Amino acid sequence: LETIVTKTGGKRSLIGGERPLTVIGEKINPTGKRRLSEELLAGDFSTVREYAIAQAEAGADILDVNVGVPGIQEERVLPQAVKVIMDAVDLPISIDSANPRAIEAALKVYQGRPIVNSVTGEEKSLEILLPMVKEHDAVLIALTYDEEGPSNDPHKRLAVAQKILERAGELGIGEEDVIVDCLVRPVGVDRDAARLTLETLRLIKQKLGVNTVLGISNVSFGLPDRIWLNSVFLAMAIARGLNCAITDPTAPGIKKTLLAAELLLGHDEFATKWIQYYRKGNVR
Ligand code: THG
Repeated sequence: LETIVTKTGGKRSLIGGERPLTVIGEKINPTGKRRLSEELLAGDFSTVREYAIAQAEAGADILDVNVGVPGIQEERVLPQAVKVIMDAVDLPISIDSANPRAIEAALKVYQGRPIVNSVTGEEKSLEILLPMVKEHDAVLIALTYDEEGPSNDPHKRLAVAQKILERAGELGIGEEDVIVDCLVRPVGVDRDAARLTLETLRLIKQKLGVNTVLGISNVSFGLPDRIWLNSVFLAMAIARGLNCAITDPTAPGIKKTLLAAELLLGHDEFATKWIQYYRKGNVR
């Protein structure tokens, strides 16, 4: 299955098939970032613009945008951020919000075919968001939890993915336009969290064959040396056929892991990209 996301007049991103991993840049997200949070509350988009450009230069294929600061007027700020990013770079956008009204406002200003991040298996999410996705011809990320929360049973996550695909299908949204998020939870809280996610990834690939995504950095919340953990987890997931990673390509450890995985899986003939990275002076 091949998923297409676009920015009008800019880059198209093709996801899936035999293609290498699609990188969704995670940095435009105020979680844990005080300066970005304060700027967003004040209507200042300079760091948003800066992060958009930095991630594009680091090789991101798509940019995730999330402005979820407590107390913010997301319905106003999210579309503003989307406009700033569209002006700054030629990459497609993943619109990341828990607020359907903010997603709708962002869809109204977006030029091209974005990702709606995300739709869950909860009835209210399906009812509100799926018609919106259809109307705007968007792609959606399907989060594999429902009213009962995230399950630790990979088969239950599979069942939620199936439910979302079925409900999307009823509205004429094809399987190629659904990217299933197998759910990453912090391994510092539950030692089985990462293993369960990888098992879910295998199951969903095998049973559904749809494209998949993971929010890699979630795995290391609360732990030291997060980039190292994120990199190893990223490599494990890529080896199992993950199609998209929400991650930070501006972090050198992540960039090197992405390049190494591409090389080792046969996507970098003569190691051209790997060598180029070091030629540019990115030694170590
Ligand atoms: N699935 C989907 N969407 C998602 C997630 C997911 N969106 C949000 C999140 N998870 C992925 N994005 C991030 C962005 C930032 C961080 C983690 C995940 C993060 N930030 C640091 C912190 O909180 O400490 C700040 C680091 C910094 O200062 O640069 O960890 O799973 N579909």
